[in-house]
Amino acid sequence: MTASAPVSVPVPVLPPGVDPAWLPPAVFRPLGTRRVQVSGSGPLVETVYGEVVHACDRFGGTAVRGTAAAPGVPYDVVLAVGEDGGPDPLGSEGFALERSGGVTRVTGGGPAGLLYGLFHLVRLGEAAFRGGRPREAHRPALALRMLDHWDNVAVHPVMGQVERGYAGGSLFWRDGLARSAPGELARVRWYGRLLAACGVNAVAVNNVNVHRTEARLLTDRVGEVAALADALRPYGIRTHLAVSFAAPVTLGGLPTADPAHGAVADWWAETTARVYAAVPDFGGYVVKADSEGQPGPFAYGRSHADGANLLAGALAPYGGTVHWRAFVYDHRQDWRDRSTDRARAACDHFAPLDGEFAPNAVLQVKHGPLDFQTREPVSPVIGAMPRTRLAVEIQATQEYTGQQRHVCWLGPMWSEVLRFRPGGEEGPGVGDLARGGGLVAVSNAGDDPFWTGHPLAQANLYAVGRLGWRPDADPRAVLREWIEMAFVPGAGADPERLRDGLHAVLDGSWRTYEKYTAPLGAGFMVQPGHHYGPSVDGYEYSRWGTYHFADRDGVGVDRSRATGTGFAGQYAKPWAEVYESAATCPDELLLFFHHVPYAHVLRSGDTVIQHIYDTHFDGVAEAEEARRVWAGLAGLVDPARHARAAERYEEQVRCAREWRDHINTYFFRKSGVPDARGRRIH
Ligand code: GCW
Repeated sequence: MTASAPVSVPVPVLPPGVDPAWLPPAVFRPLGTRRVQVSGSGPLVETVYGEVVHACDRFGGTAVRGTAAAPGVPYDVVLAVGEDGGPDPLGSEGFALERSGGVTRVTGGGPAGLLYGLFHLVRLGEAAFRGGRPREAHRPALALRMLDHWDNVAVHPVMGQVERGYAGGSLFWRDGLARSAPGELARVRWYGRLLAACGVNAVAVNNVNVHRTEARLLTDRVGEVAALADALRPYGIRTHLAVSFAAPVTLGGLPTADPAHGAVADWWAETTARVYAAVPDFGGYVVKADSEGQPGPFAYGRSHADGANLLAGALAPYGGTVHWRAFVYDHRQDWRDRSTDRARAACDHFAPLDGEFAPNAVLQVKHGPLDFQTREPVSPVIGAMPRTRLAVEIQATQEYTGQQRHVCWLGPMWSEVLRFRPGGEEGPGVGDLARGGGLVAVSNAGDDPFWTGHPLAQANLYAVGRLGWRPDADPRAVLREWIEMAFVPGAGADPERLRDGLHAVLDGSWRTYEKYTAPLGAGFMVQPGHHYGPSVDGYEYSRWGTYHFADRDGVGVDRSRATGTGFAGQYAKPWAEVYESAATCPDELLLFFHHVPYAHVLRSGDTVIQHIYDTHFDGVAEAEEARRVWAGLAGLVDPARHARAAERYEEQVRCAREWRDHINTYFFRKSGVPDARGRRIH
C-alpha cells in the first residue's frame, strides 16, 4: 500500500496572550514522544494527522500518514478509521480504544470518531501507553452537543456585543462584522479545537434575540457565517444560526410571515437553499418565537408546531434541524395577579402539541421552568412530551450564578438535572429523554484572554461537552479531567496540593453560591436588568412573573394544585405528589413550591428563618475560605491565571457579604424573628 500524501490540517496558532485552557502544549507530550500512525480519509482525519504532527514536532515523536508502508514498523500508536469488528457499531462519532502488544490502537467509527478518540488519548496521558488495555468502546449518548452564543453582530445599546456575556466581546463578531481576518479566525479555530477536545459538535453563532443587523446573516450576509463555519469545520463543529420568525417580512418584503401562506414557505425554502449553497454542512436554525418581544406564530393565530414545522420543512431537504425554544411566557404580567404562573407557561403552551412537530424539529427546553436560577426543579416539559425530540438548554454563561466574577462550578447542577427521572425511579432520566435533541448550553466564552473571564469558569465550558457525551458522568470525574489537563501540566513539583486546592475551591462552589444568595429555591432576588448582586424586591412588583411573596408571616410561591397555581400538577407521579406537599417537598425547593411561615420546620430540622440566617453566614465563610485556599496556590498556577482569579475572589467575597446582609436584614425586618445564635444582623 502506498501512503497517501501528508496533507495535514495545521493546528491553529494560539494568538499571543491567550490562555490555552485545557489544551496546554504539555498535554500532548505523552502522544508526541511516540511513533504514531494515522490512517483513513476525510478532512477530519487530516485534522487528526495535523494534531499528531504538531505534537510529534514539538516532543520528538514520529507521525506517519497512511496505512503501514513497511509492514512490521513498530508503531506505538495506531489511529485508524473504520468499524473494528466489536460487538456494536461505533457510529460516526464513536471510537474504540485498546492496547496490546505494546501498541495503543484507536479506531474511529468515522473520521469524527477518530478526532474524539485522539482527544481521549490526550486526556488519558501516559496511562494510554502503559500495560495492556482491553477494548473499550466510547460513543456519545447525545448526538448533539451544542453551544448557543448570544452574540450580537453589532453592539446592542443595552446588551452590548454579547447578551449576558461576561468574558469580553464576541469570538465571532466585532463592531458589526464577522471577525474574518486571519489572526481572528485562528482564534475561532482554536475555540473549535477546545470544543472538540471536550466533545461539543455544534455552535449557534448569533443571539436568539435577533436584531436587525443579525437578521441579515440569513440572507445577504450569509458569507460571514460561511467564514466562521469554515473555521469551525476542521474540528467537527457544525454551524447553526438564530433567525427571526418575521424574516419573510423584514428581509423578504412579504406582507406576512404566516406559516399557512405558500409564499412564506417558498421564501424560507429559497433562503435556506442559499444558506446551504454557502455552508453545505449547515446545522440549522435556532428560533426564539413569541418570547420576550420576538415575533412568532401567535400573531397569525398559528401554533408553535405550525411555526417550527414551517422552518423544519425548509431545512429537511438538506438534513438540517430547527431548534425551537420553549421559552414562551407572558412577560407583561400584573404582579397583583396571583393566579398566573410563569413557571407553568412552557408546559401549558407546548405539552398539548406533543406529537405535532416534524421529525427534524427539536424543542429546546430550558432545564428549569423559570430561567436559569441557582436552584429550580427540572422543567415539567421534559417529562411531558414523549413524542417530541427534546433538547435540554443549560446556561454556561453565569447570568444568575455570579457572572463569572464568582466561582460557581455548575457540573453538579447540570448533572442533577440530567440524572433526574421525571417519571420516577423506574423511568428514563433527563439525559435519556434528550437523546433525540441533545444538550445545548448558552456559551460563557468570549474574546477575553482566559476565554471565560474567570479562569475557573472554563470548567463549566468543558463540562458542557463531557456531559453531553455522557449525561450520567460523575461531575467530579469531569472536573478532575479538566484539572489534569488545564492545571496539572504546569504544576511543577506539587501536583497533589494543586489538585486538592482546586477541588476544595470548586467542588462545592455552586452550593456555596446558593447559600449566600436566594434561599430554598426562591429565585430572582437580583438587581433588575443586569441581574448581578442582591435586590430582594427587585422583581417583586414588576411585570416579569418572578415573585417570592415575602410578607411578615412567611415567604414562597404556592404552586400546589390544592391551594396554589397548580404548577406541581404538571409533573407526573411521583413528583406531582412529592412537590404538592410542604411536608415532602425537598428543602432546597420549598419556597419554589410553597408559601410557608418563617417558623415552618424544614426536613433538616431547622426553621425556615434560621436556615436563611445560617446558610448566609456559612456561605460567606465558605467564600472567604475559598479565597484563602486560592491564595495558597500561588506558585502552582500560571501567574496570570492566578492573579485574575485572585482579583475576582476579592469581588466574590465583597458581593457575598452584600448578599448575606441584604437577605438576612430583609427577612429579619419582615419577620421580626431574631437569629437564634445572636449574630449581628443589620
Ligand atoms: O435569561 C433570560 C435572559 C435574556 C435571554 C433570555 C432567553 C437571550 O435574561 O437575556 O435572552 O433569557 O433565554 O431568551
